[in-house]
Amino acid sequence: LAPFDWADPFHLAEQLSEEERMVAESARAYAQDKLLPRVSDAYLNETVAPEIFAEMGAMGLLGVTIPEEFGGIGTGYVTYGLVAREVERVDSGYRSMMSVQSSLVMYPIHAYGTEAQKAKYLPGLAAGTLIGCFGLTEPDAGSDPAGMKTVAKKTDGGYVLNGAKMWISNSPIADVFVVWAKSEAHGGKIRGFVLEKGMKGLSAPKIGGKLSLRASVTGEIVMKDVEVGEDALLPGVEGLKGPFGCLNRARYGIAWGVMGAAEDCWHRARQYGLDRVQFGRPLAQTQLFQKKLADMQTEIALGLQAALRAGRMMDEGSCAPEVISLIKRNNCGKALDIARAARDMHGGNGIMAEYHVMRHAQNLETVNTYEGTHDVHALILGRAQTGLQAFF
Ligand code: TGC
Ligand code: FAD
Repeated sequence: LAPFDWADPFHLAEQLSEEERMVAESARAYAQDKLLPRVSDAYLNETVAPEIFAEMGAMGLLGVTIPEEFGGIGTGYVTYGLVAREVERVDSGYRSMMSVQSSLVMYPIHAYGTEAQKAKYLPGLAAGTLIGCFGLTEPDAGSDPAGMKTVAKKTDGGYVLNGAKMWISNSPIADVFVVWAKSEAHGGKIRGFVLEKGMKGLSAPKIGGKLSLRASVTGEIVMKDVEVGEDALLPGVEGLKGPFGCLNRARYGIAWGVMGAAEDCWHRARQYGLDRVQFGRPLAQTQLFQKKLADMQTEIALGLQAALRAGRMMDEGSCAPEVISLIKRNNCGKALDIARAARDMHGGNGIMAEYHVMRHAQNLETVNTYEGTHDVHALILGRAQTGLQAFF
């Protein structure tokens, strides 16, 4: 019988191509060597490090699925997922910075933009010399983005935008803003616009005081009569399928990313249990502790296999959005459970920054909520199997 690899029961690494393994290894080395040493300070002080974008760009970790002519490495979605897993093994906020840039800013410009928009923005975004953000959510339109109030009115040479976006990752440090608005000239349909820092009437105040995702900056986008030319419109899509097309990619990446955070919690809990002695034996030699480790191992092994399968389906073009809802929802929920259990298994030390597990747990509260909450994805899956719409 083959020996059991407790850390990788299904031999995930053997299911990857040489290129996928190489990119994952270099993402892991970067994340462990450059991100891990600074994450506790960044989290405790709620400071963002914009230079991380240029570092990730230099490592080829931004927009990995975008063709080389625009600065990406033209690789597949499994590679993208592996990068998300390695970055989120350190912190969900750092993965957020990467996935907003890749899936929510570079993807729509590449998929829906003009040749001029692609040439203007993609190389800088891939290099991380430009920072992007994605504005869909509003104060009164979160789970129901169709309820957005931001409007674009037609002018002679373009459009004027008015409205406010809320909870926008990267917005206070962004150079490029992909914003979704109802366009009067297009029958009130939702259209995408690319705005730039410094435009008159555009501001992006930081939302301070978050107790989660503190190493990634979050802000508003306020638009007061922001005038843009016709060249700011993303011409290739209209309606909610525009932003949802981007969300499919980002949600898929999150399903991998949260497994990285969960793995970090699992490994730390296991090591803590081996090192910590109570009642004359290591905690890891108690039945309750081992049951928790077995649950973690099982959920992570299954979650990674599901993410890999979805990635292969994405690469072949056969992945339905509902498959992505299934893995985003389940992997986030399981990762959150694992991080909370790991916090508990560390006892008092579990509340300290140096043990990392409570930071992961707090971060995963956000990840379970953004990109469609756990319950909203249940409703998407419920609709798909009953044919009945339960949102309203
Ligand atoms: P519904 O009637 O279902 O659909 C409207 C139109 O959109 C199309 N569509 C999709 N297209 C592609 N992919 C998908 N996943 C799609 N889902 C829907 C659909 O075919 C239809 O097209 P058409 O041509 O017929 O008009 O729309 P609904 O209004 O009933 O939607 C319901 C619901 C709940 C599913 C949806 O609104 C939803 O998913 N809500 C969650 C909102 C959300 O995920 N927001 C994320 C904001 S961005 C973010 O959080 C970034 S954080 C990133 C980070 O920091 O890492
Ligand atoms: P609500 O929609 O008000 O939901 C509140 C609760 O009600 C949830 O539990 C939800 O599941 C439940 N609920 C809602 N509708 C139903 C229903 N029909 N039936 C049953 N229960 C329901 N957005 C962006 O556009 N860009 C970003 O970059 C971005 N980054 C973010 C970063 C952070 C740190 C956070 C916290 C959020 C970010 N978001 C971003 C916004 C995020 O996508 C929304 O917070 C999320 O979609 C939920 O919307 P809401 O907060 O308005 O909650």
